[in-house]
Parts: sequence; C-alpha cells; structure tokens
Amino acid sequence: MLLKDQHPLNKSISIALVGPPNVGKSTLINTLLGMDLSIVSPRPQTTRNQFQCVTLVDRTEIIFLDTPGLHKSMQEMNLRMNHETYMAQDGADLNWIVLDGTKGKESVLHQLASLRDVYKNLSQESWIVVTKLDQLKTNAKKVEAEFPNLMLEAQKICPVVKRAYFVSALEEAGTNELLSVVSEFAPSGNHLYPDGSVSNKNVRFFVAEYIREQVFTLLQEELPYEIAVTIEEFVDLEPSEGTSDIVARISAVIHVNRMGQRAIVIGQGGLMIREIGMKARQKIETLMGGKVMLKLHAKVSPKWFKNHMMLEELGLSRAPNSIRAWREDT
Ligand SMILES: Nc1nc2c(ncn2[C@@H]2O[C@H](COP(=O)(O)OP(=O)(O)O)[C@@H](O)[C@H]2O)c(=O)[nH]1
Ligand SMILES: [Mg+2]
Repeated sequence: MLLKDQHPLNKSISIALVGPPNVGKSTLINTLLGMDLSIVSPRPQTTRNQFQCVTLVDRTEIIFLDTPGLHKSMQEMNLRMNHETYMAQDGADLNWIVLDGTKGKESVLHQLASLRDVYKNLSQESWIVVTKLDQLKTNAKKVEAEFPNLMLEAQKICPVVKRAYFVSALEEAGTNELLSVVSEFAPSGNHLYPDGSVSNKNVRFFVAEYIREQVFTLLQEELPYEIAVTIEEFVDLEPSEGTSDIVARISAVIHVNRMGQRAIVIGQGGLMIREIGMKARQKIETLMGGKVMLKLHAKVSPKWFKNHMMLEELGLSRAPNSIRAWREDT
C-alpha cells in the first residue's frame, strides 16, 4: 500500500533490534513506543516472531523490528526463530545491537564478541545500545567512565559499529535522547504506515502474545518453552446500548507438549488458568479499548514445536535450513 500526497519533509527509518536473548530488546521498544506492545518476561526467548512496531516523532516515522534474538539449537522452531531475526536485519536501515550493561564494559564486549559470527555479514549502519543502566548503580554522568573506550574496542570486534548509546528502558533514562538522535539520522522518505498504526501484526497476534506472556511469567521452569497459544475464535461485538459493553468474544487454546503440563497450566481447581486469563485480559482490554470475554482451554498437542503446520499458524515461516517435513511434495 502506498500512502499518497505525503508531506515533503517526511522521514522514515526502520531499525532492527538484534542481540542476545533477554538483554531487554522488547522492553526498550515498549519504552520508546510508550505502550506495552511487545511481551516481556524475566526469561530468555520470550519473543518468538519478528514484527514491526511504529511510532512517529514529529515528521519522522520510526519502525522498530523486534526479533527473537539468536540461539544455537537445531530444533525446527529455533531454526525458524533465527530466520525471523535474519529477515528483520536484512530489511532494516539501521541495526541496534542491544547489550546488557548490568555487569559493565567487559561483559558488554563479551556479549558483542559472542555475536561476531552471527553479525559478520552486517552491512547496514549499526549502533550499540547498552541498556539496563539502572542496574549499574552509577549516575548517568559516570556512564562514560564505566565504559571507557568502548567504541574503539567494539569496532575491533564489529567494524560496522558506528556509535554507542546508553539507556535504561525501565527508568526511561536516555530513551528520549535516543529517539531524537534517530529522527535526526533518519533519511527523507515517505511514511509506510498510516498515521495511528502501531504494528504490522493484528490484534489476534497480540492477544495470543499477551496470554503467552502470562504463561511465561506465572509458570516455572522449562514449561513456558513447551507452550504455544492459538486463537480459536475471535468475534468483534458491537457494544449494544445498555445491555453489554463487551467489544470482543475471544476463545484461545494453550497448547502443551505433555499431559502433566496440562494439569500445571490448569492448576488446582482451575486457579492457574483463571489467573493467566485474568491478567492477559487486562492487557487485551487496554489494547482494544473495551471489555472482552476471554475463554482459555489447555490442550495437549504433542511435539507441536516440530509440527510444520502449527509453526506456520504461529506465524513462523519456513527457514532455508528447515528440517524437511516427512511428506513434503517437492
Ligand atoms: N533493570 C532493568 N531491567 C530491564 C531493563 N530492560 C529490560 N529489563 C528486564 O530484562 C528482562 C528481559 O527483557 P526483555 O525485554 O524481554 O528482553 P529481550 O529478550 O531482549 O526482548 C525482563 O525481566 C525485563 O524487565 C532495564 O532497562 N532495566
Ligand atoms: Mg524480546
């Protein structure tokens, strides 16, 4: 879709956030957007799909591409998740290599070095964004002192790195400055999204994500990695006068790998699944701007993470090195 008759001073830039899992990429995007769109949890590999989030700063459209981060496992789902990250990086004008600043400079350089193989083909301009600075227990003025010569040493590892910025997404420190720098840097160009758009994914996608976010937050151990959420029914309702102010009726399935996991998701007397539903519903209602009816079921779908059809349904498209399906025609 081409948006016509645009202002001649419009600018547009797309930024792929790449980096190790759990460094705070999704949190940073949410802070910069000013809304909790991308799901966040204290566990690595919460984000599974790449998707775009959009914000406007004056006449500059900034498109953030959130990515799952890269991991080395050869599981079909992980191959597809890595592919999502490569695709995002490929289409972006700028890469932010997001690194966790909690443990200071040596750790930041170590994280960068661990990505060396992955990012050796990086051609677009790349910046380092060191985040979680609130954990450093240092005040902003001392940041430079904590990371002396970071750029010089970073460039030895990853020569395409041009700049470094320091932020705390949680405390919103340095984040507005980062937005101004980006809008300064952005090239002139037409906006790709109509005003008011926030993402290229639809509400259904975020509803499933918000449910998964609660599973990641409320359930322990490895369980969340063996869980997926699909939407079974999504009906928009016209809030009828006086009788009901419900804007949607949604029914979703929480897929688990094994029978025992189903019992954990449901919890004693259904308490756990009710809590997952209640917390997810609050975020869904904020997103949709009205009340929703949310029904959740838990279902055993053995080895869903190897099932090509299921992975397609979850929006993870086939990777070039995908494991061949046993009944592939070509
Ligand atoms: N203290 C602190 N924690 C953060 C910050 N940004 C993210 N986190 C936490 O780090 C964890 C991982 O964040 P997430 O955004 O999911 O990381 P991602 O996997 O890189 O997308 C979550 O528990 C966040 O609350 C920050 O600026 N400061
Ligand atoms: Mg994430």
